[in-house]
Amino acid sequence: MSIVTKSIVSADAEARYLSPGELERIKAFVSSGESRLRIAQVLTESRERIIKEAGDSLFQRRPDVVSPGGNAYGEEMTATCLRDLDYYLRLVTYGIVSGDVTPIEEIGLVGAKEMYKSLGTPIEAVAQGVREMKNAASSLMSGEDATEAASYFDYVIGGLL
Ligand SMILES: CCC1=C(C)/C(=C/C2=NC(=C\c3[nH]c(/C=C4\NC(=O)[C@H](C)[C@H]4CC)c(C)c3CCC(=O)O)/C(CCC(=O)O)=C2C)NC1=O
Repeated sequence: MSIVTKSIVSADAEARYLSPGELERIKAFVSSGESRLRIAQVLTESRERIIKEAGDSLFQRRPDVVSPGGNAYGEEMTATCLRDLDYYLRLVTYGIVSGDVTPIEEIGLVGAKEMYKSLGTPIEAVAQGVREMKNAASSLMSGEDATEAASYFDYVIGGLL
């Protein structure tokens, strides 16, 4: 839910006008809209490249995960690992478009630690993969846009660790 919908739902629950603070937050949301959409477009258009580069860097740093006995060992498991990176990149674009980390949290972080634990997936390596996506993405945009995008990637990383 965007900040606009959220503010309206909570204001209407009290049958009141939007507060000055709510209007300020909506104003910030609207004025950052163009840059957030630009960033989401870059991430969406370049998703394959970002995931490929991030996967390569991750497996270079963590050869253990793709070695015999590693959680992402073998073609199928490696593909599942890259699919998880794709999931998190997609959720980052949802967050950026809505200017809100709630979709990232609800879809991708609630219960994630327990899930990865039960799968025997080293979660710090998943977080490293997200960090590599952040780096790959930032090389595709201006410094300002990269900083904005980074905050959403960092939110995912923080939620996994
Ligand atoms: C959109 C929200 C969402 C997320 C996040 C998600 C993650 C997710 N990753 C899974 C598996 C997996 N995830 C990985 C990922 C990795 N292993 C590693 O060593 C690497 C560090 C890492 C890649 C960066 C692997 C290898 C599996 C398969 C594990 C197995 O089947 O034993 C599974 C188990 C079911 C399946 O195989 O699909 C889920 C549910 N599913 C979702 O719906």
